[in-house]
Amino acid sequence: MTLKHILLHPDPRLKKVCAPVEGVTPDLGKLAEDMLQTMYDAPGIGLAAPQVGVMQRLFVMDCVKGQDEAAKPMVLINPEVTWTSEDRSTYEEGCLSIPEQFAEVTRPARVRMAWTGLDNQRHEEEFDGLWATCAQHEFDHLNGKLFIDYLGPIKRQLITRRMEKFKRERARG
Ligand code: K1U
Ligand code: ZN
Repeated sequence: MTLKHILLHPDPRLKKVCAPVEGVTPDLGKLAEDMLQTMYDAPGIGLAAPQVGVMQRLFVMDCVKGQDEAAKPMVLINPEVTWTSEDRSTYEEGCLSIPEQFAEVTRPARVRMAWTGLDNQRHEEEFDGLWATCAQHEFDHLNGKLFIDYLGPIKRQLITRRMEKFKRERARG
């Protein structure tokens, strides 16, 4: 198991549309396992391949809260949104590529996604609550979209400037 380096905004790779995964190979299984470990280590509830510099359409998530419930790691390869609800929900989102910055984002409250699993089978499921928010946030990453793209230009620029400063200071050590 290898912990992956998570790219930080602003980075041109986080703005690109990812390419479909061509096949479920042992290497892809290793990447998914590494992404899950990186997500749990961060800690986070989701992680998309472009955040670790892999420009392919897959993400991982586990939105189980607390220690009482068993973990539910999910790997979604070539996900598609097949349905979104009319009703909306607002959640204060964060992003492992934009650490310590949070903002309210309104999205469909429920979403259906279809995807290929590591078993190479097609799956379809409806997500609600935090799972729906997280699945949409991760799906956006595959299309080069960040949660700050839902904000107005002033808030977005403020967060981007804070991140530029954070990266400059980190580079200086
Ligand atoms: O995609 C990412 O950068 C991961 C991101 C996912 C996400 C968070 C909130 C709303 C939608 C999507 C994170 O996991 S940020 C960290 C976080 O939310 C968290 C960390 C520890 C415990 C619980 C949540
Ligand atoms: Zn994110």
